[in-house]
Amino acid sequence: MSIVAQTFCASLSQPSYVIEVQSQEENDWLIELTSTQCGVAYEYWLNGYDTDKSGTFTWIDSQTPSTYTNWYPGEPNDDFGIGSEKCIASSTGYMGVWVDISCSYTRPVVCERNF
Ligand SMILES: [Ca+2]
Ligand SMILES: [Ca+2]
Repeated sequence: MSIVAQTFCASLSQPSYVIEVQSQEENDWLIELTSTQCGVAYEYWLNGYDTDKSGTFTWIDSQTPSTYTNWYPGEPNDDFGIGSEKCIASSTGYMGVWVDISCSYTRPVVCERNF
């Protein structure tokens, strides 16, 4: 999740938040959406921070623990040193596996809202 993505979702006419993927079903839905509607397989922000490299975190808006996760083997790994990759993204091109990446990256975002 990046501040830019968070700000964008919050600014929509129907205020939203960066998507929180809480189940395999929702992960499948996100892969389907992003691979068929968005035209490009890529990394999409998820609404959490992996601050301690534990692989578990709290979803920012719902304040619920990440009981479902889909980390790529070896992730999260802080690839460029401790604390270098605190943001989390779903790689739709790789079946929606999750990776920790630098928060300074520019990535697309899917916004979600409550009804
Ligand atoms: Ca959700
Ligand atoms: Ca990583």
